Amino acid sequence: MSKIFISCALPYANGPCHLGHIRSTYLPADIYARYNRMIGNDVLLVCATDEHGTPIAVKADKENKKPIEISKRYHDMIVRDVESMNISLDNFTRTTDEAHYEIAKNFFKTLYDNDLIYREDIQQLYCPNCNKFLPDRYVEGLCPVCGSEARGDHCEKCGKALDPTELDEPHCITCGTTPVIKDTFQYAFKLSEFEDALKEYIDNNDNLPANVKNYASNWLKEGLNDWILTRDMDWGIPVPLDEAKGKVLYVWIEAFLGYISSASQWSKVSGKKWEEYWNDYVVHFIGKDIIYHHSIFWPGLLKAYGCKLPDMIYAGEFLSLEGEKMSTSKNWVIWIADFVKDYEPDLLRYYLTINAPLNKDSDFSWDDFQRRNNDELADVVGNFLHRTFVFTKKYFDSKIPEYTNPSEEDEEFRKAIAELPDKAGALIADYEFREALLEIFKVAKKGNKYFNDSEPWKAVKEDMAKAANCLYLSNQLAKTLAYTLKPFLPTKADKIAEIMNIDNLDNWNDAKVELPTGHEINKAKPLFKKIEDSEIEAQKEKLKENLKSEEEDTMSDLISIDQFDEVVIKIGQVKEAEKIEKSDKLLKLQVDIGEEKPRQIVAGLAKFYSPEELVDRKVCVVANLQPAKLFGTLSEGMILATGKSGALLSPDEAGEVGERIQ
Ligand code: B3M
Ligand code: ZN
Repeated sequence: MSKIFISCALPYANGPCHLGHIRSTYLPADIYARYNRMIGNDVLLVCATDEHGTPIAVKADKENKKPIEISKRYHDMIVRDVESMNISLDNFTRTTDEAHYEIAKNFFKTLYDNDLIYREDIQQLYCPNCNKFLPDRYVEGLCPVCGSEARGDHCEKCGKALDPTELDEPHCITCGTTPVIKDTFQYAFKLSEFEDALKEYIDNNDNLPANVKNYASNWLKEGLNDWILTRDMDWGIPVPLDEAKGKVLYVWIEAFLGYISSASQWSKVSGKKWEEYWNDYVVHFIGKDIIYHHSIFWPGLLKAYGCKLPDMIYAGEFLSLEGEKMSTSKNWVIWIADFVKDYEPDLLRYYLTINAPLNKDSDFSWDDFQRRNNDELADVVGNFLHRTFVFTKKYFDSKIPEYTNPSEEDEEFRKAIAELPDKAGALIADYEFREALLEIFKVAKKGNKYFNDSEPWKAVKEDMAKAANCLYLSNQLAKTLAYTLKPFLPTKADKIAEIMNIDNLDNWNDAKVELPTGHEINKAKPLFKKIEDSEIEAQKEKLKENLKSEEEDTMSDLISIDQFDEVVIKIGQVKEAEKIEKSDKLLKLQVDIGEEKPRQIVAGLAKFYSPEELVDRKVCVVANLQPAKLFGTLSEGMILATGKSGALLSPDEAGEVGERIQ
């Protein structure tokens, strides 16, 4: 028995989960974890939300909130999403957890004390308008390698990890100003010292998949620079050195340690030692955009600390949506929470696994999702199971019949069933999740053909033994499907087990043991149903509408001339002014705007003007505002003035009372 440490990349707590998150990390990690538990390995599956760094700080700035409020909001949503997809995590923590702070600080301090981290005077981008340094995502520009638009820390297009000073045409994301370069100091990790060790790790590790190996060796060819591990920022884990006030650990160094702090939190609760799992076999499931970090930075840090390096880094490639790149900012995305409102999570788990191998780009399209559900889940597996169960009830009193004098076809089919668990298992163990599922479906298809060819509906009248053999074997396949589908479709598999009167599917090897003649099964319920065209049309429509409303949203800062035209602003003259009792801000004014009667307007000007100062002044008045009561006093318009200084907008001398401003 092995102990296996499995991690999913830590999602930034700056948004809920969408299909891409599930496909690239959670689902493969879960399939792998579930299978390994079933074959008797001892598995520890951990994750956490990544809550520091600029992605969250930037979002908090935009919403005028504290970063922790943002990260808590999304942490809760991510937990909800991950649970709704039945990801069997053993622990899910947060990088804002106190224990994580301790682990991260100690890690940094150990490397610093061992002279593997040193202080360095450097130059960094600084926004003269915002008066602050612009770490990572606070700045955007063009990638110096591939020329695409890139964030300060990373180019999504070519995958290169960047330093903001490397960007061409940089600009501050808050105000758009071109930043200047300013002196400061940070702490750097001697990554370059580990270049040879990392080369050796990448070259000699045959486990590593091709995409990880290729990316990593290409980057290693360029040579490694030391890596700056700290930032001038408020939001983050303080650098544990007296001389480093106002500096925090770079989010990436401590995010990696989230794997460890999640595991150690689990250790405290379970009483088991996570280190035993790490020392046995470690696999990180990540998205392809962070291969650099996991194949270079993280092994470098681990080496420096004296830890064993990961045995496997599995990088899921990208998922697009209806042929287009997914984009959360354009709302071209399907959120997990929305998906599971309409469909069972297993249907998505199936689709995302079968559609393409994890190490190839893949696309989610509603039409294809419908096709695979209807033609594969419902027609192949659903149909086979249903026929088997209904027949068993109808002709064999819900009991598995005898198997006697088998034909060549029977024996051939029996062999295919018997071989399936090992075949599918070997593929899962090899991270070939799609291939494993294809293998399962191949045998399920065989099952349908065998059932058709055996024609048990005829055989029950002519050759009962033949019908019995058919139903005996069909039930064996149904049981084998329950076990082998369990890592992929856990809920559906449990439902098959329930119908088949099987206690649990905990042991993969039980898939190889035939159910005995006489074993009684329960009443069948349809397990898969077809999805109607109209539903799919509605989903596609919804997706398009989301995109539209987002476009309208981003345009919402600008108004059309017609919108402006709706506001009627007129020149008025204050005729009377008095204080409103009990209010130190408000004045009650009578303003002539060229109508029969002056308008009564309550204005927040008492702090800036005495009533006398206002009498006779020409002002600008919004004349078509809905009347409202302020402090119990009717107000029929608004005087235009600035909020902070109370500066009144006054027309030129030429302006006549009652004239419209347009
Ligand atoms: N928080 C998410 C990403 O870049 C990042 C992963 C950290 S894993 C240690 O996809
Ligand atoms: Zn700025």
